[in-house]
Amino acid sequence: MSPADISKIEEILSSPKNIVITTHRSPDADALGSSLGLCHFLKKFEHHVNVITPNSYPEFLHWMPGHKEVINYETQKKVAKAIVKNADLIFCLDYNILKRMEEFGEVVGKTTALKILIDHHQQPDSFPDFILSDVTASSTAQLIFNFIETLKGEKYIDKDIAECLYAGIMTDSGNFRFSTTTTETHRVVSKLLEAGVRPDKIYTLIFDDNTQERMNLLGHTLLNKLKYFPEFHTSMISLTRDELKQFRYRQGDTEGFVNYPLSIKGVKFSALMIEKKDLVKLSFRSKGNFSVNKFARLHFSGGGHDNAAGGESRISLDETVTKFISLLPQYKEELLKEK
Ligand SMILES: [Mn+2]
Repeated sequence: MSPADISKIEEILSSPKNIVITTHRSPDADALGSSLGLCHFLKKFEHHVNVITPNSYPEFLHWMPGHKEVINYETQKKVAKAIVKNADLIFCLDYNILKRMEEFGEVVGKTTALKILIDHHQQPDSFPDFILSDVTASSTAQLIFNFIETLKGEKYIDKDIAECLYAGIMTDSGNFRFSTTTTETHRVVSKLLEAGVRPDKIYTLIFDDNTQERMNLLGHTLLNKLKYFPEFHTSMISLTRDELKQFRYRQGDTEGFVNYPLSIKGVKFSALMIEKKDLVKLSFRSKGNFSVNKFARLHFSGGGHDNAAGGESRISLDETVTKFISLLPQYKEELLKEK
């Protein structure tokens, strides 16, 4: 974002505006925390602000201040469309292309409202009027903090804003362990702690929310469904709809499952495949230089970051598993490389 962009944005925000904040489908803590954190900040300046998500999000995010006012496009289409139609300004947070919002993305794409994209995914699209993109940032929440600083708004960061942003940074950085965790990440986090965040409280709200069924599903997954291919430094998990049903699946229950195989010594590439109603959802994680963003883009109509990406497959789960395994030999050399 250039200094000229920033003064334009300052000018726009200098009088009350109708603002809509949007984020990607199936929002995670970074998506929702960035949205609500920015929402609370903008509301301090008499703007009219709405957060609209393309669909619902897991219960472990319902503690976030402002959750009750979030509009779910999928269940409130009329309301959402009317609000978007009236918007002067639309923020696009934690996604790089409108397609990540599916149908709601088409609604946003049709408006003439000015659009500001703040994101850390690779290759942002050119639709926004202003772009604040940094693929090296731990999270979009970290960039929202920077955005607020740029607007000289740091003194307005209260506990509500800080808790939302902290949740985004903590989760997207893998609890401060991924390679995107930098001195900047910790600088921002220290400011959030000064604003009143208690790390133990936020961790508990997000991660200590398991049902017994989810723990049983995790046990079943690790014991019966984890496949390890030592010759490719790769591990894979697939789960059928029947299995999810058996363990009373709630939205978000398989969140983080893809990370477990990465803790096997030597594993550099991990894949999780989950059978949905009419497609298979894939998550990929890697360590070091193996880019799952490239892998997901090339083979599973997806993308994301170098070490964390997602994709989808329109063939059956069994066929998806076969396809995945058949792709591994061509990456053997890359996967065996040091680092
Ligand atoms: Mn993110």
